[in-house]
Amino acid sequence: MQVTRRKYVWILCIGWVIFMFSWNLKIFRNNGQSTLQPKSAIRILQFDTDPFLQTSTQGTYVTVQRSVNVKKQIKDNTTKINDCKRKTNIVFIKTHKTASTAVQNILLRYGLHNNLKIAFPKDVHDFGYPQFFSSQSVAKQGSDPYNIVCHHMRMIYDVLKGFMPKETPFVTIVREPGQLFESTFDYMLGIVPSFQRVPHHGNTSIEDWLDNAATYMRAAGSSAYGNFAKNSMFFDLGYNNMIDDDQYIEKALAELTEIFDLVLVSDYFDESMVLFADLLCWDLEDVACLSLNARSHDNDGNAEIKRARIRGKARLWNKSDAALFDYFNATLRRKIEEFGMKKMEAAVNRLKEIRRNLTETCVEGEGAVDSSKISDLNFKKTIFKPKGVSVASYNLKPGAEKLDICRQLIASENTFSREVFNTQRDRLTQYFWRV
Ligand SMILES: *C1O[C@H](CO)[C@@H](O)[C@H](O)[C@H]1NC(C)=O
Ligand SMILES: *[C@@H]1O[C@H](CO)[C@@H](O)[C@H](O)[C@H]1NC(C)=O
Ligand SMILES: *[C@@H]1O[C@H](CO)[C@@H](O)[C@H](O)[C@H]1NC(C)=O
Ligand SMILES: *[C@@H]1O[C@H](CO)[C@@H](O)[C@H](O)[C@H]1NC(C)=O
Ligand SMILES: CC(=O)N[C@H]1CO[C@H](CO)[C@@H](O)[C@@H]1O
Repeated sequence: MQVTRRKYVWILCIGWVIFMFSWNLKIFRNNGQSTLQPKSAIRILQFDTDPFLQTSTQGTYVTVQRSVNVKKQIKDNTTKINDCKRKTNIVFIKTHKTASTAVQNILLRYGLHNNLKIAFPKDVHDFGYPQFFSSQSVAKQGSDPYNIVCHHMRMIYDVLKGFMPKETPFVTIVREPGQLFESTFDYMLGIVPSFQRVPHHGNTSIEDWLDNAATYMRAAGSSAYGNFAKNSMFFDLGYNNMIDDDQYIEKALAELTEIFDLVLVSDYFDESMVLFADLLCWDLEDVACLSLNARSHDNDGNAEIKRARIRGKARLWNKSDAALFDYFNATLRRKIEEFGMKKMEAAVNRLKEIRRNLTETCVEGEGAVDSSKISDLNFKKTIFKPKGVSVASYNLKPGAEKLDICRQLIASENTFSREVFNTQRDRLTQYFWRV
């Protein structure tokens, strides 16, 4: 009697173990978008009887690693702005010279840590820019839909909309066009033919160029990078950057308002990132970053006055970009008011604190330094910078290179993209092996 009861208990236990095992396996199979690597699979078998499941907007399940969950649950307690369901699909249109690299870094890290599927360009850097986006330019990795698009492109909305799951939020970023132009001129001098037509005598050339912009552009003829010389944001968003017609601009703004769930403004970066976290239902920790791929510059009073004059001229020249900026700057203002000024202030302070902590943990010295002062030679080699341009970068604290978060925060665009691309490829390959 005793013996048979013990046997019964044993059979129940073994049955339970087998059931749990196959149940866990089933999760992997149903879940091509976020397969787990062997190590985390073991972890789940050991600890995780209630895997943390999230619905993506297509209704499929995305399993997030347990080790990440625990941290997230602790974080959620303190920094989630609203109680809502995390969004895992997003299109970010990465405009040029607008702090978009920092936003891309955030999205790459989020995708990597949450096993989301990022659409990478075949060349890892851009989707055939300055040509319009096409799915041909995406490096194919499996047949499941993508979660994130965040590399440079010239947007063509209908194609992108068809490429991504329904209801995917669209986000982009704009910058005050005077500063944008200054930055673009400096950074793109080497590749934009019309910029090179102006005689260079140090810092005066940008103003000389603007005073005769139309002539220089005509003389340079058409070029693959001509779009950087006028209304480059307007161009990146898919419009004709040479048309200054009010009606055309108005129509474009109406369309863009329909397309984008949020337009970030790099001049109000922190407020923008709070709204970004709010839109996607992410934690503030998820949207903390350091400034990347920015030019470094010195400040003196005279230079500032001159800069203001140049910015005024650049605004005039870039009429559609100026209209675009003013419009979405006003939109952002309105969204901040809707969010609540007090709540925004608190969230921005918290975001700043998170960034300060990250900086303290990872970065040597005061913060960003000129790329020429980067001491890690291997890292220095990976920093992309046009000839003669100073780019701000970071030295890691001794030992901080062992922390993934630190390496990833300061990594340059192409290096980090490639790293995430390779990790994703390995993960997806393992998935196909298992099936
Ligand atoms: C740049 O401008 C400043 C102030 O106008 C001037 O003092 C300086 O000489 C200029 N530099 C060059 C290289 O022209
Ligand atoms: C989470 O919040 C609750 C209620 O506000 C609090 O009692 C608890 O200690 C918090 N937990 C953590 C880990 O911060
Ligand atoms: C953005 O809009 C605000 C309020 O409408 C305005 O005060 C501010 O100057 C604008 N920013 C820029 C950079 O033009
Ligand atoms: C930042 O670090 C301090 C000290 O370690 C800690 O008390 C604080 O909670 C941290 N803040 C955030 C936002 O992580
Ligand atoms: C420098 C230049 O050509 N600026 C032009 C910018 O656009 C406005 C409006 O179309 C023109 O009046 C300016 O001449």
